[in-house]
Amino acid sequence: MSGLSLILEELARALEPHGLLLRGVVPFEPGQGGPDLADGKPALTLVLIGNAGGSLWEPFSRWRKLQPDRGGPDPLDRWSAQVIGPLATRYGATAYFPSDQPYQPFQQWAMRAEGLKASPLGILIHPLYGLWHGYRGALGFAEALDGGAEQRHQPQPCETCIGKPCLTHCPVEAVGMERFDVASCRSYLSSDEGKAGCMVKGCAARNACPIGAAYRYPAGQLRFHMQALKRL
Ligand code: B12
Repeated sequence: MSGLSLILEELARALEPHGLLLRGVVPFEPGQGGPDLADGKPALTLVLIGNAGGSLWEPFSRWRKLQPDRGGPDPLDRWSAQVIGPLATRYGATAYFPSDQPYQPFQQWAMRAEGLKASPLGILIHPLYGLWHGYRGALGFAEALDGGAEQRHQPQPCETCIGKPCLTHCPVEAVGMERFDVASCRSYLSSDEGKAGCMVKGCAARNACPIGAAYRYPAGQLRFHMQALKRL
């Protein structure tokens, strides 16, 4: 078994109780776009970590209840750092987080790691999880580790989706192939209609997607993400 396979096995075991899973590996050639490690050298291997469906919601919610400040203004980011940060230290890796600035290209990494493509909404669609997945962090390694192959070809369910309901269910037509009108979305979310609609039921466009229905986020998680979207 190669060095990376062993690390991946241990990482998967360490992440599982937190409802997180490995979301693929991206190899980089020296000088070809790997993010900088803590010591300024480029990462040659990147391991993506994320959630599928509501996998993280219970562990995260349990943790949050124990925090005197309920996890602060960005509890999911703080929880992610507390879970993933120590793993970076253990393996001498550099941790990256999706909300940290400057933004790292998590979606580009995910396209390479799992062969995913963008849905008309901009978020990546997974053939099994549909739109119900996300990224909580990544670990960058200085070494070109063997054992994790890039997956370049996954089926892209949107290509054969008849009617594309994600494009027709937004109550304020904020989503479209060319753009996501964040201002219209937010103003709707603040209205009475929005408070009783997407704010409690989750994004209507995302909900309309027929793929990965079994992985749809639980009600509490849907509300949590909508609140974050409204306030960002
Ligand atoms: C800024 C940001 C937003 C902004 C602006 C998005 C935009 N127009 O680019 C706002 C606040 C509007 C937003 C909204 C949402 N976001 Co957002 N967002 C980000 C963030 C933090 C940075 C994006 C970025 O600039 N990256 C920098 C560039 C260099 O990276 P990149 O990989 O090359 O960029 C890709 C994106 O820009 C993408 N893209 C282009 N247009 C759009 C439009 C939208 C709506 C999105 C989401 C992406 C997107 O295309 C690029 C692919 O190469 C990322 C995390 C991250 N670090 O990537 C999450 C991220 C892209 N968001 C995510 C999600 C889930 C959402 C929401 C669904 C959350 C919610 N609460 O409902 C909504 C989308 C609502 C909808 N109806 O589609 C997920 C996507 C997961 C996936 N399956 O792909 C990410 C990866 C965060 C995560 N932790 O997993 N988001």
